[in-house]
Amino acid sequence: MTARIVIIGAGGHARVIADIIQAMAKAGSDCTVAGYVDSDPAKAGTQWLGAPVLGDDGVLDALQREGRADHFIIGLGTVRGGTALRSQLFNRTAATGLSPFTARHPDAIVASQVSFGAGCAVMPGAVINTGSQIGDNAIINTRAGVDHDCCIGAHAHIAPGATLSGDVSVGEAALVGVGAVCRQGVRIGRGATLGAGAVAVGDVPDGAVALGVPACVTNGKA
Ligand code: JB3
Repeated sequence: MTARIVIIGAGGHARVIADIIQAMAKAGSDCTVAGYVDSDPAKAGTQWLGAPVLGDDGVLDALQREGRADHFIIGLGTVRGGTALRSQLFNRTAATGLSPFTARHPDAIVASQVSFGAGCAVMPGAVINTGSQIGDNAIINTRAGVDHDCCIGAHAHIAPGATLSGDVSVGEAALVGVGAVCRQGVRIGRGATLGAGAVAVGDVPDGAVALGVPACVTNGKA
């Protein structure tokens, strides 16, 4: 049966996810975008790639109950509230009875022995090497590289062009910023941020923000 997927959010990241779902359908997957939900009332009724914004999160129960959608994926990326908001929305939406959907662009390269949790997003050009584990609702964004035996926690975001060497661990709800690099074996802590372009040559503690080359922990913004 065709997976009818509602995308949570209708901003830039959501539109990329819609495009991935359409690319998956063109490549033979039985899936379609049922629509989007967004907290901005001004977006209600607008369309992207032929699918409408159906309302805000309050419509999810009815969509599920009335059989208009059966799956969801979180379409918020780096928004205010960050990965914490993404994890809240994931848990809240799963509680409606909709099932998480993993969107994986046909032009992503995923090696054998890679495992995915529920509701992940893998953008075009991403490369995930063998032995890696990707947690629920994690994003492996455009052209990001996740090498062998990495462990990416639930709700984490590996931003476009980030490079993880082998055996890197990224904690739950952590953010590895655009173009950042992690030396092999480092651990990026739970809820931590490695800033854009930073190079982690050592571990980043839970909740810390690390910036620069080599990356140093700071209280500053990433
Ligand atoms: O850099 C790249 C390639 N992508 C970025 C992505 C990872 O993160 C992108 O450039 C943006 O920085 C960001 O994309 P995102 O998360 O789509 O942000 P934005 O375009 O601002 O859209 C966020 C949408 O989420 C807005 O339409 C908000 O109204 C909506 N929103 C905020 N809170 C919400 C909620 N929608 C729902 N359903 N529920 C909420 O609680």
